[in-house]
Amino acid sequence: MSSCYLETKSQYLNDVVKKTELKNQNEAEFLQAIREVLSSIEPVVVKHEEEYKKIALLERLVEPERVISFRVPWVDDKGQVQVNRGFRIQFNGSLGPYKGGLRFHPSVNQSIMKFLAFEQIFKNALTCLPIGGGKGGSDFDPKGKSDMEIMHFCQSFMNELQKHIGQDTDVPAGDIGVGAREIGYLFGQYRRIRNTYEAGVLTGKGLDYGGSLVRKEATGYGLMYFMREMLKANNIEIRNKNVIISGSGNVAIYACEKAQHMDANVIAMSDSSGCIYDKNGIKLDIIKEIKEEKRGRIKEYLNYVPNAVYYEKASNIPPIFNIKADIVLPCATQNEINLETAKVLLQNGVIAIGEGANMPCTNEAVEFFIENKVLVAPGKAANAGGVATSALEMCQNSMRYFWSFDEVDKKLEGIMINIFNQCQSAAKEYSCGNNYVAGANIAAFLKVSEAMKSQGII
Ligand code: NDP
Ligand code: 2IT
Repeated sequence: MSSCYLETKSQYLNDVVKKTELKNQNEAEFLQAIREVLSSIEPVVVKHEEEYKKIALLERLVEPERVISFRVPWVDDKGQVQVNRGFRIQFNGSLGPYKGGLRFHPSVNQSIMKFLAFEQIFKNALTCLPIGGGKGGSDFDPKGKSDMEIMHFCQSFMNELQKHIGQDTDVPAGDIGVGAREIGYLFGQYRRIRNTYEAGVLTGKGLDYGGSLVRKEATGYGLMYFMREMLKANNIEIRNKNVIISGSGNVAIYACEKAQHMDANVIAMSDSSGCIYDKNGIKLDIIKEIKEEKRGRIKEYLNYVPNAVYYEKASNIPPIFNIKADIVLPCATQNEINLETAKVLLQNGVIAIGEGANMPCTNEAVEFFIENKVLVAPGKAANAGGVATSALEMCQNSMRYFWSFDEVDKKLEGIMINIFNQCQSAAKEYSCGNNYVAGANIAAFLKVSEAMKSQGII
């Protein structure tokens, strides 16, 4: 876990980090996200130190507006009552209704929820669309559950969540373990309890009841649009580059699809058990069949392509990161790439990292990449295409209308180009070279802080 926070030139900034550490001692992931953002906005804070200190701007920025935690009881197929913990973190609503996904995974806890909601504030600001930052989820494990169990869980979860959300209040969507099936069950229960067809209360809906074209593809496609822009700005072509993608869920699958459209060679993908390496290029139709239809394991790829290779996860370093590649797209989960793994990737000649997942690299790994001239596309910018398209879904729901696939895709591409340009300009203005991690944090912080200042002490 990342622990480094280098003292900055701003005493105020250092004090806020220390106070936040003291107040949130058991929240390692949250503190990791705080240290990353706060250390990189140093040049802005130094300029405005007295002003920010007087209005406790940073103290307010790191304190969620609201943390909601609740019991989720449900009955499994054997008639046994199960109890999970549900969360919704409404972190910062200064730019619009709280917006962010729901994660169902056994590792979910308050620290993970708060880090994700904190990241979401800045990600949403970069989209330039009117959405604040939030996140939610549960420690419920969807693996191995029947459709009925998933439905019962989602209904119980929504019985409580519905008190806190609404199309102008807080708009959840998917994340790990939450896709179209879960959003459908959640939406049905919300509609039943409220007796209103409030289409914009959730995004990532099915296309036949208010979903947007391209939402399913948006995070992965957006990641590749950002990657293409970043490489172009550094005179590198994406064509024929070898790519490895960790994960084989929603983000990974559509990053792979767009990478293949761009003529890159995707040679490996993974899940939490291991990875497959196919030197002839991943056959994405097979991955989609295994993951989207059968909800199976990636190892089953060998049943279709016997000459591919499967590496089981055995050590600290997920096996996919031992495979030599030019471009590495971590699209599974937080802290997949630590310093040790980063060193292996560099030795293998990596030139660019694209964070499809949220915070997949530890702070030490990011620093190491940047020091060694590896380009890093930071998650809060590079994976913003998903939430941006969610905001486009809300927009279509408000109009009671829909746009074609090409219309939404063009808007997404434009948004991603704009996000890259913001990261690049902020990095340039604050003398950070091609450190787009700093660029993203600075550009997003400037937006959020201006909105917070305008709205008074709340
Ligand atoms: P999915 O549930 O569709 O897929 C998750 C993938 O990551 C699966 O292959 C899963 O493997 C793997 N994975 C999950 N947890 C772990 C773990 N602890 N260790 C190793 N592998 C793991 O989720 P998404 O594709 O939606 O999300 C992936 C990442 O992208 C997350 O970090 C999410 O926050 C981020 N993200 C998602 C967006 C979206 O629109 N969906 C938008 C922006 C970011 P297995 O099946 O074996 O668990
Ligand atoms: O991390 C993310 O940005 C998401 N899971 C998508 C959130 C959304 O509201 O679409």
